[in-house]
Amino acid sequence: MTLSRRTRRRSSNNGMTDASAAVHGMQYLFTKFGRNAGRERRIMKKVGIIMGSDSDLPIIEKAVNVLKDLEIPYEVHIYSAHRTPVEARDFAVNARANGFGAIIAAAGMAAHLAGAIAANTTLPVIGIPCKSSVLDGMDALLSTVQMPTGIPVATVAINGGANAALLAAEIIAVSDEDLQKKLDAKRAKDAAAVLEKDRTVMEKL
Ligand code: RP5
Repeated sequence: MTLSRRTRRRSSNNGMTDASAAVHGMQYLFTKFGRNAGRERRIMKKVGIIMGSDSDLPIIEKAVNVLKDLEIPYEVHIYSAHRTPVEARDFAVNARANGFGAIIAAAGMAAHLAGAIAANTTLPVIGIPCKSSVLDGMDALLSTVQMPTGIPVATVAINGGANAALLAAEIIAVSDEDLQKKLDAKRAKDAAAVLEKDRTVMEKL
């Protein structure tokens, strides 16, 4: 069988083109002798996002946007502590082995999802109480926050999707210097935006 020029080039470099072999070579030298010498390249832990119902989606979208901005890998599921307890439990039991570093659980009404997830893993669990009933989210807040000693859930504000994601990012960043830098940069940017508003309001009033 005759190989095309391109295929021949690929086969001589373990399936890589000359160009990508050169890039791999550079990466190898940089990791071995460069600024990151000695530091192993690690795969970033994922954030698991579980919501009790698709009616919680608008809150989850706030969390997803933050994770996307910070380039943190995530996985979203709809599992309910009450309607699909087996799937919710299975997700929690296998989460560490499946590469997750933190789990966000959002639910409304009698919001037992975060607690049920936390009962089945020692990964950090962040609960978002969702405002989805006549009780304005107070029902979900109390159901999520009032965990018994031994099974913690870090509960954010009612509908606090963005803060849940930021807290998850801070947890992942404990062992990820690049992510720490991104979080510091975001803080600085957010502060600059507030100071800009301060200047505007002083000029206006
Ligand atoms: C909870 O009940 C869900 O998390 C949701 O916030 C609330 C209402 O769910 P749906 O009736 O809209 O599916 O389990």
